[in-house]
Amino acid sequence: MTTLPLRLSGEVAQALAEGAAVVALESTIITHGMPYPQNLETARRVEAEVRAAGAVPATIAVIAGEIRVGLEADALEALAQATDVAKLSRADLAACLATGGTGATTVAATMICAARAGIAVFATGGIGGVHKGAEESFDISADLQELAQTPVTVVAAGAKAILDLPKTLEVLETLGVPVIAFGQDGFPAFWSRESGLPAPLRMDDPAGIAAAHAMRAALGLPGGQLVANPIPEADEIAADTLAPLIAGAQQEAEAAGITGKSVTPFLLQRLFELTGGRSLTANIALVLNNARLGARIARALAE
Ligand code: PSU
Ligand code: MN
Repeated sequence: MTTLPLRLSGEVAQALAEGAAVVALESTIITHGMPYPQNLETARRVEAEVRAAGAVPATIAVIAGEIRVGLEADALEALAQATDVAKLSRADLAACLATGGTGATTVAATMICAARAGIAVFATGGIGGVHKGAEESFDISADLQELAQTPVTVVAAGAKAILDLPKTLEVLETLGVPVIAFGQDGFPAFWSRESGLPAPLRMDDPAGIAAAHAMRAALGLPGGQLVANPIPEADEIAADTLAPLIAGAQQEAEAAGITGKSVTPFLLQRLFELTGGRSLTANIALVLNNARLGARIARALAE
């Protein structure tokens, strides 16, 4: 039998053994979602935010054929500076581990690793979803399927506005994934607080979200929950400011023949350029906000 190469940091192992609150964090946002050095600075700030809110952060990545849960400072720095790191989703994880490879974990892969480590809550920026034009390209993120089968509650600022949000919500409904807006009725759109679409569920209290997570397990339901946490008001970018820029970036991606897992990083990078860096400032603010809420949910679950 092959044993899973899963290595927990001392701090994470101890927290899990004591039943303390732990929040998983992904690494693709570091390697493919933000430029250096803001990515490293943000990764550190997100971890600090989780700690300040009373939980232990567990940044997850695959390094030299091992799943690492809780990255030491030097490993985090190396990852943030690397330029040729693989982007690992459900489909890539086993092959990367088996060949001793190194890669950053997407939402889907981070959920799998978190679940194997015994972590129930994961905070990130935005999940992948159904891309615009999916009726032609069939580009639907594996993150959605993962939410349907792996029992981790994922805190995100909704789905990125580069996606087709109505179709993303439809697929989540079909897959039976609870989509819970935190503290408002509308589904947030990453850089903007409102997408104009109602969220299927609303909760105002982290304890309720933790209780619903536990109740799904009691029901014997596989899969997790998506908590859609709106970006703080001071940091949001109006949806109609972004819409034309997103449309432009989309056209460029198509013209350049960008497909598959390169699509999301390409669009994020172009929006960063087109907004003069503002999309990144907003992205950082919403990730920090999600880290805080993730810690509150993890603490409620640990009680
Ligand atoms: N959110 C961000 N930046 C990112 C991502 C999410 O703010 O880079 C990453 C996540 O890792 C997510 C992935 O799982 O993009 C989705 O990629 P794709 O559309 O190829 O499934
Ligand atoms: Mn895709």
